[in-house]
Amino acid sequence: MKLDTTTIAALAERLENCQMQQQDTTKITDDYPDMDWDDAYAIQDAIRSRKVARGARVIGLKAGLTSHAKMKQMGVTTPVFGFMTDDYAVPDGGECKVSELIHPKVEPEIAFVTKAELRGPGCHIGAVLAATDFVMPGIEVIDSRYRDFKFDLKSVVADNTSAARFVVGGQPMSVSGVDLRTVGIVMEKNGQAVAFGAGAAVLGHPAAAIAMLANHLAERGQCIPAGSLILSGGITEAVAVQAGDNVTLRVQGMGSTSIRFV
Ligand code: OOG
Ligand code: MG
Repeated sequence: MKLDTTTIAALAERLENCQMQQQDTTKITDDYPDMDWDDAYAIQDAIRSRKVARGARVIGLKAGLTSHAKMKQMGVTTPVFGFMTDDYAVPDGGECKVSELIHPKVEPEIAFVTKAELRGPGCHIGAVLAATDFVMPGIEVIDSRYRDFKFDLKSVVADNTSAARFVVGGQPMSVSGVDLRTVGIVMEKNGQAVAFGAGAAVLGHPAAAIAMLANHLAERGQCIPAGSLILSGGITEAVAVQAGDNVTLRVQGMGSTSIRFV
């Protein structure tokens, strides 16, 4: 760790205030170029503690920057991990208020729900599939608190990997009923297909993102609890949205989920 606890607390407050006041900011590595990965996750943890202290419940986790499309779009090379609270959840087909966000974008993802604890190190695709209750379509709404979505990896980790809202739904499916590498997805904005892909775009297999998350948490003495909802990462580039937009994600064999921006 390169930052002291006072600085970590101050940076968590700065980033969370940006989220709550819909204001963007410059990336924190501009001010603290020597901060390390532990500092970045410590800032994210401090944001999580602030939300929990205010009554939010952590209901899930996310992996991000798990596809080449996303890494290329954001100019980075390593996946990152974050958390989701209950107030990020939008009901299937429900509304998302753009006025509560800075510059939202949507991403097509496969969501996993676990039925058993997953603990690294050494977690692998097989262990993830054995611990998965079901998978379903998920649209993540990301909203970087950084100006023009410009960040580096440590800054985006501190900012809870741009997490803002998500919707899941459609037809939940057992992992034995689907090949998650070849499963096709189409994301539509206002009835027009804007992104297409297959599960393998995410680290060769979306379950690999969940395994990576379990191994990442193990380094911090943590695990993925049973009953977690986990977003495995955008399959394609993220697509900007504005008020009036209607977004639907169709996943082969798993129906669709949708969200309306108002
Ligand atoms: C970081 C979050 C990326 C994903 O699914 O790749 C992410 C960002 O692009 O702002 O959630
Ligand atoms: Mg995402």
